[in-house]
Amino acid sequence: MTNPTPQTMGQQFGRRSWAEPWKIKMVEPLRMVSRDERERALVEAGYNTFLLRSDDVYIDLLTDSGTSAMSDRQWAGMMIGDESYAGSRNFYHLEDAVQRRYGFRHILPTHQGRGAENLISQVAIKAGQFVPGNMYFTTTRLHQELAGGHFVDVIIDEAHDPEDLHEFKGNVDLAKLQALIDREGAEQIAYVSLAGTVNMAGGQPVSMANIRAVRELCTRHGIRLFLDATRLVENSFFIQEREAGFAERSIAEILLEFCSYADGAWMSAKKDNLVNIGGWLAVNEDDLFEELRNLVVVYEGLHTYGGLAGRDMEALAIGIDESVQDDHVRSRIGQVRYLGELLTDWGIPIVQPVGGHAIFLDARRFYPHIPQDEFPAQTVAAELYLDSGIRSMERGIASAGRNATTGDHNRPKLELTRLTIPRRVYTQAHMDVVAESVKAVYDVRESTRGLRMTYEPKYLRFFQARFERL
Ligand code: P61
Repeated sequence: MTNPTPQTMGQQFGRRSWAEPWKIKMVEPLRMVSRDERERALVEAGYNTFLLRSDDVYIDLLTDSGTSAMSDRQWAGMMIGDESYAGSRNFYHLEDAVQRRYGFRHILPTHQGRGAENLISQVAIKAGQFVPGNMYFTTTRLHQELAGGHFVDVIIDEAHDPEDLHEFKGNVDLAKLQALIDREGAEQIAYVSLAGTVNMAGGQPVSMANIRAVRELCTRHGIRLFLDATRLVENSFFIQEREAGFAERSIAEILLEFCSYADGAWMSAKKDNLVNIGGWLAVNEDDLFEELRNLVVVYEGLHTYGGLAGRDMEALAIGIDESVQDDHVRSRIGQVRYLGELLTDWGIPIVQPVGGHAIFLDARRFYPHIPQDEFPAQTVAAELYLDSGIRSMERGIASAGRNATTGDHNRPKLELTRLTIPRRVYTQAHMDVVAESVKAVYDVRESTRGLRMTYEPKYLRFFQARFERL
């Protein structure tokens, strides 16, 4: 038999190939881990990929949070850190970058996203109020609950169906939001919490038409609208690609328009903004800002550093400008899509359409014989690590935690394992290795057994929970 002629990626898809808009200046060696070592490490980690040592990991797709490669410019920025306690010049660079790129008036740095979530939740939620949002996120919902709020999911139904091909599965269902307002009264709604590319739904975007409509509804009822801006740049890419009228507009322009409909935003800068640590909180209202600026000194640090070193703020300011470049975002999402296309072609069940930051394996269809209470998505993550040393993350019943009132497991429709792609870190060859490992695990799926939880922490249990094989 003769081998078929090798084809480049572009040829396989009937187009010219594209490549990343950067070249590599410094490398970080990876360690190959043997099967014996992986078996030992997994048992030691209680079958929880969060408890693995990174030295025991080959390709790390746990998260895109804080794992990006910074540019030479960002590293140069680190060298001009002004570590003054108050009024660091790097803070003003950061303030300027957020104002220019996101359009908000007042900015506070925070140590990372959840620091900002804590502040906004404490200031903007009164005990007993409701916080509608387009699907929960673990830390966001926890801070809303700790502030006495009740999270209500108002995302469109399509978001809970991994096979539905809706182009904007992150959209708010306006009828659900209106029904909540009618039932509870507008004064009982703390604010609407809107995330761009919805993490738990598979990195699914919100359309510009949807945020305009949500804004209109909020204005009619006097309700504030805050954004989780963590992956809003990636959201802007999908608007440019899919929504009529945006093909000729830059990602930077789309981002600014999107934010113009909101009263503020919190940000985990460890994602879109291309830094290893950092976050920020931004609002437009003066009174609200005054309260937040007072509270930041309690939890984070002075309002001109918020838990960050001056050098971190400089790298962040530069990262913000780099993050909105069209070529960068296109190649970043293109890489995620490349992996998704391979897996789709091979019949492996993943959330469709492929989102911005990760491939989400659909563990319900991957392991139909493992009931949800036996943690099928956690099992996929464990098996993938065993097969090749690739680290992924459970996003199913373990992540969903327990119902704050009844104490029973929350049982989300989506039972997913996330292969999260760090920005500017891995190559196409790494994606091939990942795809082949997923296939190897899928090929032996029928003989795989589920897990039992043996240790369960009270808050955000998935981070530190332990499991054993059934
Ligand atoms: C992640 F397993 N995300 O995706 P912080 N909003 C959004 C996030 O994605 C986010 C935060 C706020 C992480 C890290 C992580 O259950 C988990 O800077 C949309 O991490 O504090 C973080 O920002 C919080 C992983 C967080 C998790 C919570 O990997």
